Amino acid sequence: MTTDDLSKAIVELERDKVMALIKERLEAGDKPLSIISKLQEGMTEVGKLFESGNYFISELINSGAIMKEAMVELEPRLTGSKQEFRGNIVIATVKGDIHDLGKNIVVMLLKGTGYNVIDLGVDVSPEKVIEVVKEHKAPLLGLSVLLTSCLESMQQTVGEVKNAGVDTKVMIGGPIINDKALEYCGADFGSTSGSSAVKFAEEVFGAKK
Ligand code: B12
Repeated sequence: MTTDDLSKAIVELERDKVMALIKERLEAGDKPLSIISKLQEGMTEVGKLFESGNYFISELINSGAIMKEAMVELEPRLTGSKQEFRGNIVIATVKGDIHDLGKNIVVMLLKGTGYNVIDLGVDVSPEKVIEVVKEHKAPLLGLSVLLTSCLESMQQTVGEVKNAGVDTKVMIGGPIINDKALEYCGADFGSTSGSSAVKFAEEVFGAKK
């Protein structure tokens, strides 16, 4: 069980407390990313409670709604005001999966570092991904997955992109991504961390300069 007050508040679905603690921490000078990691810790705990049958789908939905509201507060502090885009990145949650809170954080971080991010949303088919990657000649594609049952969908999407004749690197992410999943899906990079998406983007776009 988490000991951080903010993580605890989201586990206990105390919306007002979550919002008050975020405000307090921002005022105290805490970095938005460190606040997000505490929220994420709480969400992981919610997931465990759901898995063990102590929480039900309504609690999952509630925690998701609180997290979304928290992100509305934190987003403007993550996205910078860079005028000139450094390049196009397409991002999506794979077909069959509707989780988007983590993907949205990745989008904000990439936007904040100056990329033009084309966010296709959730439950996105490989066909749609390829169409938009081609349309924007995107050097980088980011795909998110949370459901183990959708790893196959991830593999299919990565495979189709790799066979589409585009010069696009593919990064995949989500809490279930590990070396084995990365190898299975055949992507160029995989991670369970949002900020690593920025690091990989720097590699891809740095190499293209
Ligand atoms: C909130 C939540 C929901 C919400 C989603 C709201 C939303 N708008 O996203 C709702 C209620 C809709 C939901 C539904 C379901 N859920 Co759910 N959900 C969660 C929960 C509690 C939190 C997920 C979350 O938002 N975490 C916070 C974010 C910030 O973290 P994150 O997603 O990990 O993202 C970070 C990194 O992974 C990374 N990252 C993410 N994407 C990418 C992409 C790239 C390119 C990179 C580099 C990095 C990266 O960066 C992010 C920031 O650091 C998890 C528990 C958990 N342990 O994950 C279960 C969980 C994912 N859900 C689960 C399940 C089973 C379901 C349902 C099937 C339940 C049901 N019976 O209907 C449905 C699925 C519907 C579907 N078709 O997708 C299971 C999945 C088990 C599995 N591994 O397969 C989990 C793990 C719960 C559990 N322990 O059982 N869920």
